[in-house]
Amino acid sequence: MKKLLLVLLAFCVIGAGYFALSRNAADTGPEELTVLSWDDYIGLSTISDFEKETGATVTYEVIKSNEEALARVKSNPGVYDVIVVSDYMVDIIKAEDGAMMIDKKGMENLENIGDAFRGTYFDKNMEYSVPYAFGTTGFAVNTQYIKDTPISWKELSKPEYKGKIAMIDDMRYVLGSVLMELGFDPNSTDAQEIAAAVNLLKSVMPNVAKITESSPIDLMVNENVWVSYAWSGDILQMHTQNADIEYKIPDYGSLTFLDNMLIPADAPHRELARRYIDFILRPDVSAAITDEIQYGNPNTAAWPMISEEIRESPMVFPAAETIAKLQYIKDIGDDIALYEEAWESIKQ
Ligand code: N2P
Repeated sequence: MKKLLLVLLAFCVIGAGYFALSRNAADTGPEELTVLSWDDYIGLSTISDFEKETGATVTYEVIKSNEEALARVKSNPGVYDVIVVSDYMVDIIKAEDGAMMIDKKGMENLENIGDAFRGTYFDKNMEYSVPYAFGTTGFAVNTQYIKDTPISWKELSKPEYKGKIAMIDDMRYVLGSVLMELGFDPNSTDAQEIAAAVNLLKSVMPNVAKITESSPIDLMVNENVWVSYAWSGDILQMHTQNADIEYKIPDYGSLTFLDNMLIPADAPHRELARRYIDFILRPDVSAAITDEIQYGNPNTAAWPMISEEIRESPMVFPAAETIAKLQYIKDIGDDIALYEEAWESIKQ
């Protein structure tokens, strides 16, 4: 009996040692980094340059909305190392204890973030998140087909747009924009106002060719559709590929966002995640990203290296009168159910 106990004990000791070792191996072994971000939102060689420099392998997965990011992080615990989400979603994830405080030790490039992008309501001291890019939403319009008509959701309900409209699959930014056109708060939680927005959007739906999986870039560039509700940088990328496509922000205003990198609380490769964030913040790496994605860049040290055309574009760095018309999406707590229901009914 004593012998049996000894043998069992030995197994336990060896077993514990093995698990300790394999845990170490996961921390230091052949490194893998899983990033959850958006489509068309990284430089052409950013990921491969990081892989070359670190020997790590990076998996870059894409989301189409902040709500999708939250759902993916929750349903895949211990998978994501870095995620890129907007202002209000940082707030939500932090409140749910889903973000890790970033250990700033040895991170040399955090200081490159400009003062205007610090002190945000969702992370006052930049403890959990680091600003990545900012932008707006609005309409991509192919001016070959739509000449001087001001675009609005109401205009898009006319029969001449049949099959010629696309939009992003993001309930908060789409419904938020429709609410603004109706003169309501884009973060409204009033069931009647949301119902009015649903009605207007439903009158547009017979004309919508596609609510896109990620971005309507290809549909617009190939002229399958004439107009899309989309993200600013994506629309500017469309313009780069097809000069007839212009970015229009309606007079009633639009939405804006500041996207941020954060490390989920259960990230398996936190050291590498810190290294990735610091790499992205290098002025040259960051400027190359902006040149490609054409979103605003909170990394002020990168600004002198950004191509002049983008640096001076009011569509990338909006002028004061545009900024005055922009609003942010906010966390609306459980009332999000109103939007989920509304969006379901739109997509049917
Ligand atoms: C899509 C980028 C969108 C960012 N290319 C919106 N948070």
